[in-house]
Amino acid sequence: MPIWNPEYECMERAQMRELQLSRLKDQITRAYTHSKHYHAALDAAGVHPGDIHELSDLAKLPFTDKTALRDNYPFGMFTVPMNEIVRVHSSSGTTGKPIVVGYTRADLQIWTEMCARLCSAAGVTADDRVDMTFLYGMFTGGWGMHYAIERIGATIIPAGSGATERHLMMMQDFGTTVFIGTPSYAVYLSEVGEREGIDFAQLPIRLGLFGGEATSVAMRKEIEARMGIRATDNYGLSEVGGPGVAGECEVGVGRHVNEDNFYPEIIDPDTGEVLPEGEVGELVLTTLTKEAMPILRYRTHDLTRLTYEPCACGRTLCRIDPVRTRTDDMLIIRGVNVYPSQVEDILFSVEGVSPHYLIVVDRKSGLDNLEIRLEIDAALFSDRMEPLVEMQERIAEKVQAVLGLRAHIRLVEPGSIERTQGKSKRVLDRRKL
Ligand code: DLL
Repeated sequence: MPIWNPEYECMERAQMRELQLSRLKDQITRAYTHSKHYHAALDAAGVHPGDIHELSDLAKLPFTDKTALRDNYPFGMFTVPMNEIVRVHSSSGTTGKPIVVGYTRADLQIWTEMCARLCSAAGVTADDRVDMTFLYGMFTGGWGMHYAIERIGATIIPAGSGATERHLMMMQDFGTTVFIGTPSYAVYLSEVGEREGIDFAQLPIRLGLFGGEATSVAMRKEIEARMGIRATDNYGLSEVGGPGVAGECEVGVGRHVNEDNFYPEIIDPDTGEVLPEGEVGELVLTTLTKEAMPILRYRTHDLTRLTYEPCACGRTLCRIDPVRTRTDDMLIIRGVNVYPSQVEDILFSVEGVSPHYLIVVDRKSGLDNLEIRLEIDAALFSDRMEPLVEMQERIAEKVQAVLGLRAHIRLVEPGSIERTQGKSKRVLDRRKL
């Protein structure tokens, strides 16, 4: 399969390290010189751009987190005058002020190339017709991928988020071959399609480019089976540029990080120490080429693992494992640490369970209560209660065995858990209300 930009995507490691070092020095100098925030942060840490002699010197720099971006809302992190900013986006956060990111014309060119690489790595070509279901607007997903599809020369169908019936209609009438969106929206769309009697196997749709949220292996398989497609997973975040940070190739073993533009580190989330290759920890990203808004050592809170092993596709760019867990989405229920991804894995291991669930945590008389609401196949709702009770018990036992917690399992009718057009909501923690 073609590689979009072999010069960078297949660069020798030594050459890549040289390129990264030179770009890193420039990026740190730019941040220190033009950003009040970084100037103060580096001064406070007693480190200056001239102290960077090798890539590992990056560890001397302080981390950047969301607070810095929030405190500098809206444009305080920009390192160019506003008349050089040609686009702004913001994070999808639902509470408080969003995080705003800015792009110069050159940033947009690079961003488009990064996204084009991942589309191409997934197998998109100029012959494809691509249904965009990501939100257009402040979210980076829609526009980032939109321009990449145009750059590749495929046909973009910019329908955007929502209007599922319309997506389905166009999918049939336009001969759509590629779907771009969140995995949860793909599940929803396939459900609606099946209800309308659409047989996806008969449609030309063949490929799904997913991202924006975690997918379990089971959920991915389910989407592939229901829509008759091959799925790839793409990772990114608004703060360092949106989609285009890392994308999965056709080999399907890891997401290639666009290392010529983003320098990845894996750290121990508790100590902040950089971990050796292959260990699971928090991904920290540094932009290497951003003009408008360099970001140094950004703590993503996403847990993953990094490998520099060569990939069978020919790309030398390092790869990250799927991101299943965020350090900050851990729930503490009756003192037990619970990650939503653990619950999802348990649920998917039970037959007849649909991918729609909601974890509800309550506190009654000082005691935490864990409830898992779960949609099950319509066929299982019958006159007889026993199979349902038996299923509830089976799931509760598994939860107990894995998490050491007693959970109340509530089986609910298909369609009763709220569907979202973008990223799904899996947790309702009422204790904070
Ligand atoms: O979700 C950017 C994006 C858009 C990536 C479209 C891929 C495709 P944010 O809204 O800022 O940006 O959310 C970033 O979402 O820190 C992860 O926790 C999560 N996330 C994004 N992609 C994945 C993925 C976009 N493929 C946050 N797997 C990140 C798991 C993901 N989590």
